[in-house]
Amino acid sequence: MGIFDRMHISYYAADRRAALEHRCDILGVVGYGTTTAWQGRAPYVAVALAPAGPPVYEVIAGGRVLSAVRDGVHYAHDGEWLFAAVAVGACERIAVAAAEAYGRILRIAEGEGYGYLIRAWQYFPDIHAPDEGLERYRQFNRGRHRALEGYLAQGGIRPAATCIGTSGGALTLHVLARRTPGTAIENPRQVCAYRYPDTYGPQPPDFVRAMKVVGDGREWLWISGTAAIIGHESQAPGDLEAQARETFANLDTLVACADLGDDRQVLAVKVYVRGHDQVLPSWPQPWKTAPVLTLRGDICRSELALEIEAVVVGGPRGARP
Ligand code: 3EB
Repeated sequence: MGIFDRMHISYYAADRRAALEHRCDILGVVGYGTTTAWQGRAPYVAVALAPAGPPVYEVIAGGRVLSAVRDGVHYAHDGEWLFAAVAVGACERIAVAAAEAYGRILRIAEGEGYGYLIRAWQYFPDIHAPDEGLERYRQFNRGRHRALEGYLAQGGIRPAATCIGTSGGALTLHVLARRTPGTAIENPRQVCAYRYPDTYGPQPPDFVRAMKVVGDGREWLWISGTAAIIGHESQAPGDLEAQARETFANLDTLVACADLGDDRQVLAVKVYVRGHDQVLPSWPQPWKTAPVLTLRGDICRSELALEIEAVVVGGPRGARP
């Protein structure tokens, strides 16, 4: 496994930046708590979420990439994957900003022939604040849906997603897209998010619980931000320990439903917690041996104390009975 071999996700301390900037196999870089300017060719997005430790670069690597900037969207593609990132500033009206961000990304992805969204990360400040009588997260869902309507009508599949409130800055959206559709995996313990009742807002959130794709001869499972929700209801309000148990049960269920084979491996995990003072309970396998990045952020329901996302890869395809 190495450069130009396959999709990979790694977390690097920010002092490794100079070495990363020279690489030509990087689809995208996400900075958390970083302060120095990124100078590489790879698309870069800074997210205002503080890591539990020193500043971190998350590197999503692929094959040899072509990169470009168009319409404010920084993107790179390797023939199999396209990474695209956009920041929309002055996002007082978050529905407008969300529609703008998704609209611009979709135009680039479709124009470059990567017409299927697989994974989306959405970060913006003041997620619980009101905006024209509706919580900003709920307004965000309206704008996202407006932008995705055409995509869905043409047979597009909702991506797996994460949506977290930041401490400031722009709305940032970054995605991974492919030339062919993935397979949506839903969690039988949970209602599909896009069928949530309207007690959670007039427009349900457009994401699937996980997306499975075949690439580089393997099966990949991109798991959405996952929380202690059963059915559509949050469990154990404010109780980190109990919520962690339910969250791992949800993650385990998604992995089981995806049928990745016995030699599956957790490639990377991100944990979002409301406060750094909160001590995470001990983790069960297979999650505890994977590289983990812990970030402080606002989970989109105020009673939720943590949310966990992950990427799991199956063994080489064809090796299975
Ligand atoms: C949930 O399960 C928790 O709006 O894109 C998780 C992942 C959540 C993605 C989104 C929201 C989103 O409803 C919140």
